Amino acid sequence: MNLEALNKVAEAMVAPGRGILAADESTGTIKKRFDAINVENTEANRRDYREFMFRHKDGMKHISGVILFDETIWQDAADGTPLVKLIEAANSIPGIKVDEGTEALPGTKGDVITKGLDGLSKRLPKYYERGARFAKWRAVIDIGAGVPSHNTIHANAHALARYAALCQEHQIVPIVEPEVLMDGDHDIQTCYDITTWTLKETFQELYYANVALEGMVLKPNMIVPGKKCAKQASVDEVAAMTIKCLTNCVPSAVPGIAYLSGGQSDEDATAHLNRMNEIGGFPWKMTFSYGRALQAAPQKAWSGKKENVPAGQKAFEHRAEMNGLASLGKWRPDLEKKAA
Ligand code: 5MM
Repeated sequence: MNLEALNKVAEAMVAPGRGILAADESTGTIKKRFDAINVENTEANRRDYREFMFRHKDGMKHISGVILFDETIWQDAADGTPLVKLIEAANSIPGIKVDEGTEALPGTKGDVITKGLDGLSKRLPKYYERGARFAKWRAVIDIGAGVPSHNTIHANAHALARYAALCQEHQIVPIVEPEVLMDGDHDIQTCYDITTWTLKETFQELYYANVALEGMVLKPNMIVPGKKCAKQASVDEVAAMTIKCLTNCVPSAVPGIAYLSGGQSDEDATAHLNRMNEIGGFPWKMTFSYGRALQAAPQKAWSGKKENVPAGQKAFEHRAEMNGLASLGKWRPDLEKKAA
């Protein structure tokens, strides 16, 4: 393992003013997104949609790296250029989601465990050869009646650490993504407590697995109340509690934090990231690794129609630019008006 080279990639992924586009929706997840805009979930439509983002240089200048799904990393653009080459041409880094989704964790009241470790050491060199310089693995922690259990926090942290160690051995930077979901009716303090537990356990397992923290990126949730909680939180509250949680759990050797949006509205995800960077005072770069909060607007503008590609690209550029500014603490709500 060349740690200096891994660290260089990790630093580039969280470079100020840029962030990561999570375009790694599996076939089932992209179907849900396409259903919402009445687009048929065919391989060609998935390719055309992703191609128009990767080709749009004005949007991609705010994107340090793109997380791809297995199908996409092997796909070529309509003119035969591999999609990974379009990403590289935009001075962005191709990455790959290597987990294989979740399944029920036996003996629990609804917890899940992320799959994909079997055969991973054989898949990683192929992805590297195709151009991937980082990978992603997502653990899913739900909050509800009787969940999460100690077993799920521990088993998921252990799997994340085994994945991360394997990636580094193959000269690929691991994005470590333990996501505490915001689906329930829990309050913000509960999200804080469960996220703290999850992150403490994750870094303990990363230590046991000899993962070099300088060669990874953390992709956590922000500290927010559940969507169904009656008491929602202000931007200041979310920013303060997220910084407090992370400074208590994440060693300063980690180069950067790239948040998931997790179902927040586009503008909330931007405002929260921006406020944290305005406050500052933490040892890592803080940026975005958004899926929905970067793509909901372009998907809607495009709606599967060729003539709408420029509108889709404009919408993608706008969200990428707003979040790029948020990574610097330089976003302002009035800049959102540029969207039209
Ligand atoms: C883009 O969605 C990713 C893949 O989801 P599935 O494996 O369920 O198809 C997802 O892992 C994503 O990278 C993160 O959850 C962050 O996305 P959001 O939309 O929460 O920012």
